[in-house]
Amino acid sequence: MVQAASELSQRVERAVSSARVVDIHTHLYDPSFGSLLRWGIDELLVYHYLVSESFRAGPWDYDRFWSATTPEQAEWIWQRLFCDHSPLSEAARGVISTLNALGLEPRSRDLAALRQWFSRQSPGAYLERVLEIAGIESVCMTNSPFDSEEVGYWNQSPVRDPRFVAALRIDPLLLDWSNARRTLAEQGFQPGSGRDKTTVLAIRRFLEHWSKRIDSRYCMVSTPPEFSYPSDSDAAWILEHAVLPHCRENGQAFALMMGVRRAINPRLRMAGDGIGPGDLRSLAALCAAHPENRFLVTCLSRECQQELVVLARKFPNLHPFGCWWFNNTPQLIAETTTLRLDLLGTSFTFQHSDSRVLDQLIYKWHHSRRVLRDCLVGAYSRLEDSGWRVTDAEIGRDVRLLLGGSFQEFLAGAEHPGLPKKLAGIGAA
Ligand code: HDL
Ligand code: ZN
Repeated sequence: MVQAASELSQRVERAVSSARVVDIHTHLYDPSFGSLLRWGIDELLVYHYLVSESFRAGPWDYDRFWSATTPEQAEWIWQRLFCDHSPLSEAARGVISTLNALGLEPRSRDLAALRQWFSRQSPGAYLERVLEIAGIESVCMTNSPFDSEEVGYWNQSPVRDPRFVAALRIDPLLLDWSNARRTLAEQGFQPGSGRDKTTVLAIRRFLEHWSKRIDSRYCMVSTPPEFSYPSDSDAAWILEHAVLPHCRENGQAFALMMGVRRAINPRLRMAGDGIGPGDLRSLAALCAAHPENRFLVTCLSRECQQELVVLARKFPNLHPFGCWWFNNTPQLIAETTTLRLDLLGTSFTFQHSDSRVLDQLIYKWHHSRRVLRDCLVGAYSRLEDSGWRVTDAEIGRDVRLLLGGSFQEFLAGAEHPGLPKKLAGIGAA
């Protein structure tokens, strides 16, 4: 008997809304990193997504905006995107969702009252409240050994909150080697003069030091559309000779975020990045040439999504994740997730939040869970039409896989460098 769509929707809703999320990529920091962990209404409003949107709604006075204080910038954005216009964009609507979930009334448009409320929150209790409302089990941070402010906190050996998992971010190492080599030297890792063994050893010692120091779950880099492999670029050489061997021998997956064009409008600063199609032939070449490495991959261009999914069908060491940045809209999350369910089942990670402000976890996961529910209702309805009815336990299992379980299974394999031991012997004789 085909269950009523509403009954199925309720069953899926229960599973999706109650599941705890492993958020595999954010820009949040462990609370012991002090002001690096941003939260509150002004930080929500000066989110770089809203900065770029606010410039579309008001005079393009870059210097005046950047010379203003954070509260002044927040007021500029509040006025333009929430008072003068309807907060229709995903990021603007997100602020509304977050405020409502906290029991506040944004329609009063009373920014002063909102600020009053946030000023009365104690950081520790507020953190717990946000993680509870958003249903978070853990978040992966973005930890850069090239960020001197962050390195300062690591040097104080902070007491860590286990829910904030480290991830080593190495963009400068691959994309700006001439400057990165100076950082390595300053930190006591002496690279050679060229592409030589001394340089490889210095980079590997650097990666090993930081991976162990922060206890990272994976290494990550974002790449421009021009990134290609194999190639004669520094990135390809460092990847081949240092980063991928490091990852194999230290149980680290390698995360690749493809297709970002940095600073196409530098006057918007962090809000000034654009997109371009990543070269997925390079991804295929990486997966084929390094079958013992595990690649976590997300693409910024919509037109790359199908090719990424097809490559995941070809390479078991490739794990697609998330609806990154400009893909993080209900329409594109639904399109990408349906494509992935149809071609990969549950062997991918549905979403990551990319949150930069703690409170964003609330709206990013509230919005995404609703889309996931609808995608799964469609998938289970089609499955039922074919004569298979899933149990509530199976729905719960599938949801947990999509919200971090598949990611954890994928990484668990990375802890056994090379092929799983029992397979390693095959053909070894
Ligand atoms: O490179 C990245 O990790 C991106 O997520 C950028 O940080 C980007 O600015 C962002 O916040 N996207 O959501
Ligand atoms: Zn990010």
